[in-house]
Amino acid sequence: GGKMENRIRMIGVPLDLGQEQRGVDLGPGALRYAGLSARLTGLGYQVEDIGNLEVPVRDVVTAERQQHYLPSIGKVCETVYQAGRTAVAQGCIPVFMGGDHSLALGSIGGVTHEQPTAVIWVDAHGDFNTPETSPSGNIHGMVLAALLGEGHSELVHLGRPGPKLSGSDVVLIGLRELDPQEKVRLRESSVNVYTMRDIDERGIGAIAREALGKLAHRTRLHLSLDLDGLDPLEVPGVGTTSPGGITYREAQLLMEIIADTKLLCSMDIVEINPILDHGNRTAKIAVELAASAFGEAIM
Ligand code: NNH
Ligand code: MN
Ligand code: MN
Ligand code: MN
Repeated sequence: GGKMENRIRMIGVPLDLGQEQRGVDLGPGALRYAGLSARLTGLGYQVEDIGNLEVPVRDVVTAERQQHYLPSIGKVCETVYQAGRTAVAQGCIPVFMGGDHSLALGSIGGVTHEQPTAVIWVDAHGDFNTPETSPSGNIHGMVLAALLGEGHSELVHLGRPGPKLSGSDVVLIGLRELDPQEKVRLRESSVNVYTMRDIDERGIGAIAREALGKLAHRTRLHLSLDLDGLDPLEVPGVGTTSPGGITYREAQLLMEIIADTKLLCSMDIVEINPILDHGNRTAKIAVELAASAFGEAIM
């Protein structure tokens, strides 16, 4: 681990079952139309797009609605896990194009299969609910908790038995909307958290550097980019908008500082909802951010 590979594998995961809004399943197409592959190729990577993994359309699995589609999400994430594991084993950097954030159960599970990996999780939300604390029941709000070993056992033991991360391997950046019990859980955890208040008071540059310092015990880094972490005024095409988010400029600097580490080994780009977007703006911004994270510099 440690060195940045020169091959990127784009993996589409049109999964929308982790939440209720229609449209996030169109995210992979939106990222392709916004030119993700060409941008990364332009940076000198060998880019391979393997298309979309198979995901059931929610209209076909209506019987699972009461269970918040847990069985289907589990099955899809098993395939995401294997795709991530295989990509890493073959010396590729997997870029998972969501889809909602529930795919990260598979992506982070898979990329940690052989070696531990630190995670930077950019999000307005903690995704730290369990079935007991979640007001919505939506699985995309439980992903980080499940990766740390708490919640539905189907999700906790996905791919391989046991937790996939420890709290100290994770930094959350951009938080501003937590459910009451989720807040308590997060406070009692060892997850490193930077809220919007921290960013406002200290600046994103200081936060980014401190965050990476907290992850310095690892030589591999995964970026899980939930686009709702950004401000909805700039990024309107997301399912769960939350005002007062990370600006485009702040996100750019965060990506550039991540790129400087040369440790980025895998990435999720999730929660883009083209139905709610204006002119594919959100996917275009996601492409700009991905390019920066993979080393594009202004000069
Ligand atoms: N916390 C809420 C829930 O668990 C919202 C989660 N929504 C997200 N998470 N978009 O990133 O349902
Ligand atoms: Mn999320
Ligand atoms: Mn979110
Ligand atoms: Mn319910």
